[in-house]
Amino acid sequence: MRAVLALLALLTAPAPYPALAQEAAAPPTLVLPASLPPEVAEAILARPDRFADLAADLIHGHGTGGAIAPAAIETAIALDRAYFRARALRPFLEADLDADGTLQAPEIAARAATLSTTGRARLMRQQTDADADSDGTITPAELSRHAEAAVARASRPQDEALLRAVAIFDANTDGTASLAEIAQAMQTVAPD
Ligand SMILES: [Ca+2]
Ligand SMILES: [Ca+2]
Repeated sequence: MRAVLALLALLTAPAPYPALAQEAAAPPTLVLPASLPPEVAEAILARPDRFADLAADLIHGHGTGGAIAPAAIETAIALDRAYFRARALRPFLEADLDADGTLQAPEIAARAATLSTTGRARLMRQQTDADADSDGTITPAELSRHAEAAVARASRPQDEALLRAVAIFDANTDGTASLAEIAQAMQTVAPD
């Protein structure tokens, strides 16, 4: 990570990388954007390297021209949520033999019979979890609640807050956060 930060700094700053001796003599100046929610700022300061990685992945994966706008960050978050939702729904889609959107017990049993012991156990557990009223049938509403619960478990709010925080690193206020802006800010919190 230090190598990446150093590389980003070299790419984005004409000046030489700050001397380590100077940085060791005084604590680094913290210049995180003031509009960051306190708990997000705390998380970034605790692991600036992790935040720089996350921001770089986000910008490379979902940004344009080395920068990302808030709307594209929301799209990235929605894509993650859709992935987790689809992952939770898939075992049930594979068991919905008559494709009516409702899982009857015999449908799940038929699917379970084709699986390994481990797979069968997993499907049974998912069935118990999804069948909220335990009547043996999983309705579309139960399925939807099951999927949203899986999304809530998988997409941790603190991670989404960190992704949204990337947009705040818009030092030149052009509406996007760039790799250079992130690198410049991270230099002040992770000088070594
Ligand atoms: Ca069905
Ligand atoms: Ca039910």
